[in-house]
Amino acid sequence: MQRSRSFTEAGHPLTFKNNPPSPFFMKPLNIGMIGYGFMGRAHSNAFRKVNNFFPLQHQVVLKAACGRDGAKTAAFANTWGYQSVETDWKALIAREDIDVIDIAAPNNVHAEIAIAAAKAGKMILCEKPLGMNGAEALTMVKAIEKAKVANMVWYNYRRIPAVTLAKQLIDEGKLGKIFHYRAKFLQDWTINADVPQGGPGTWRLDVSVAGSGVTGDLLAHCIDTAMWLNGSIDTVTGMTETFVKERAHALTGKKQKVGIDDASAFLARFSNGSLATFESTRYARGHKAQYTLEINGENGSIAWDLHDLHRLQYFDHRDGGLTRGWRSIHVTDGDQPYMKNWWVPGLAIGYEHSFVHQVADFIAGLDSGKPAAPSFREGLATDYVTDAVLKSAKTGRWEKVKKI
Ligand code: SOE
Repeated sequence: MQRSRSFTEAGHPLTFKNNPPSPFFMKPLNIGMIGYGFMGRAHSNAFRKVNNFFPLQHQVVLKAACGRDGAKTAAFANTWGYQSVETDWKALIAREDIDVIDIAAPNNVHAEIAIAAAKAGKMILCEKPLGMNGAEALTMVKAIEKAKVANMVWYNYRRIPAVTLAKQLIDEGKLGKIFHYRAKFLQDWTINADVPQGGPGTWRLDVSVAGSGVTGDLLAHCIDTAMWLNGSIDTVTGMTETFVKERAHALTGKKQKVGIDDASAFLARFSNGSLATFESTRYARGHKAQYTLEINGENGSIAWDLHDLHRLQYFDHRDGGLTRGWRSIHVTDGDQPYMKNWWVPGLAIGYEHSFVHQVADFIAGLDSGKPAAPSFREGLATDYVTDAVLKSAKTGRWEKVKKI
């Protein structure tokens, strides 16, 4: 099979021009995965699928899975097809046959692992939020920039085709000057006071492991997408609440004060002059993962809802009066972002594909020498916004966001 000379000839860097690359000619990309929870599964699924759907010059190899519990890690490795198992991430990083360290472990270990991996010259993919806070994230940015290693933070929602299409419309100037940005991320899974904090599955409720509550977990997604679509945020004023004040710890069974924010909302001013409202909570009964955003500009508006993720709502004020109105674009056509690589027009894809796209873009960045975003530095920018929101919730004042 002949290899296509350039994958960029067709316009989109991720479209087959002639023949797909043959694994025979491809460079291996050996993955060392740390963590086997929800995100370990989402990333592994993406690694397994990416070469089947995207023409890339690297072939992903699932080299090793790493977790503290040997039996659970072995079961995970078996399910997803990892070739080997490690129970000590330092041993994983020391291995010469690993190219990429993927950090899908809880937030409190991101920095230590990333800094050690950078020193060892590994490429690094890190789950969001980058650090427990901005100061910690900065140490990670310094380490990867010093080591000059490829890096990316898993803010996957940018890569939902409808959201990527929103970015294209905004960049083409379709909305004109932007006045408003509105985002919400609503869940309801912690209303029951018997849900413990700490331990597998519920570490997001333990502040010593998570760093913060919904601000770092959910709003961080909204902030990353917002800054990608609408530029940087200058100032914020926020409020947070912890509705359940004490929860038993999953590891000790003892009741402990809850240190995370259960709900968080803030107002923001973007550098381009637009105003924003953001809200997230795990106490919105009936909402499981409802991430919505809406942007209003002088010529038009767009809106998107994770519960209907393949649709982008678009209003163009310049349409003729008789037919002017909100269009519901079913983002499944071959000329819409990423969709040429999947099925045929009209057939939808889902949540897990955003991770496949992120890996595809990361590898395409390695192939082309043009690194994919969001980099650790962009992840730091999001951590600076969440820091400012949490600070403002304490001071009751507008707070400036640190510049990266
Ligand atoms: C929390 O429930 C969570 O799993 C987040 O940690 C993810 O980042 C988000 O995408 C979905 O919700």
